[in-house]
Amino acid sequence: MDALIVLKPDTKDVEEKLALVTTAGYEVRDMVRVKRLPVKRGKLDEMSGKGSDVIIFLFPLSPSQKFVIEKETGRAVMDFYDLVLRVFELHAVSQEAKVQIELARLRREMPYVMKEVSVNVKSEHPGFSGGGEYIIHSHASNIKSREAKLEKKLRLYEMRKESERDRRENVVSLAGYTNSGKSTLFNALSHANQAAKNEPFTTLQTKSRRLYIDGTTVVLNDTIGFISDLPVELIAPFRATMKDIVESDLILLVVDVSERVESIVKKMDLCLSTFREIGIDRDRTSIITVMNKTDLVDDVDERITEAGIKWPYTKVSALKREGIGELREIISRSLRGV
Ligand SMILES: Nc1nc2c(ncn2[C@@H]2O[C@H](COP(=O)(O)OP(=O)(O)OP(=O)(O)O)[C@@H](O)[C@H]2O)c(=O)[nH]1
Ligand SMILES: [Mg+2]
Repeated sequence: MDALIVLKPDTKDVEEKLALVTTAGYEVRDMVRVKRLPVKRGKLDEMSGKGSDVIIFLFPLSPSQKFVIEKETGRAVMDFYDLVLRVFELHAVSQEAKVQIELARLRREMPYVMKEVSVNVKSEHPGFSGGGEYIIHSHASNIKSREAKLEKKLRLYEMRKESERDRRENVVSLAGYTNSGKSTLFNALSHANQAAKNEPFTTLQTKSRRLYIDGTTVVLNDTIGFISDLPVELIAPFRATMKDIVESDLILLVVDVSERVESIVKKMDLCLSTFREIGIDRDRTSIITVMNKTDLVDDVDERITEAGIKWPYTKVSALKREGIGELREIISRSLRGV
């Protein structure tokens, strides 16, 4: 499917967002820029004239903006939220991830669907406001009851996880920006076979494995990656997944050291601020940075100095299985508090 991409002058990380477009299965056919919203008539004509299957806005649109643009251009319209959700959907394997996504989609679509229903009902029932209102309300209550069912399911998953958790075990989570190599490192540490791909959001659901390090059992979690501009509403249904990170004794913050230093710094800042937002308590949880993909660059140390990394870190190549023994030692020392 061909996509027409729409950008604003302040749209950041365009390349990263285009990678999401490709991962979602669309081919970029053309790009247009808009200065501000609402989009002017002339621009809308230009968009519909481009003949793509879908128009993808790399920034958020309100339900009514999306509604108007769809009507005016006669094309399917997606905004950044829809795009991320589509990638999530394509990568969701577990039942829990599927429920999380359905809930996110429902919450997202509710105002849009209601707008559509109310416009249709009003045109189909002119002067019939009583019946029309009834149809609108019954739609709303159907959506609400589906939402309540999904929330209940998620709570059950959460409770089940809670009861399975063995309080005496040490929990170590691999966390970090999407595509930094968390799953590859998970496999290197645990000899698992977790999917690792050069695509954003390959992992959506926490995957756990038990490791034995120096005679102690450690539960290792592979978790969902972070990304800049991730819509906040999308994070809410993933709270159970985030909880896995919050409840860790140790977080291994995985960083792709082969990227531009500017990008390394920006992504690390985003990860650290996400840790704060999801409520990580630095008194309870230690964080060690793992500089990954060292096989790709020669100047790893210079990059680390330039990025101004002052806190504890270690260097590995998850793919080439280099630095893994040392990382195991660091995990062990950190859990023993030495
Ligand atoms: N050269 C090199 N590539 C690596 C290394 N570690 C991971 N990769 C590659 O980086 C890409 C992303 O790896 P993943 O392990 O899927 O990354 P992730 O952080 O789990 O990504 P998401 O689950 O999508 O957030 C894959 O193509 C890996 O093969 C490494 O040490 N060296
Ligand atoms: Mg992964």
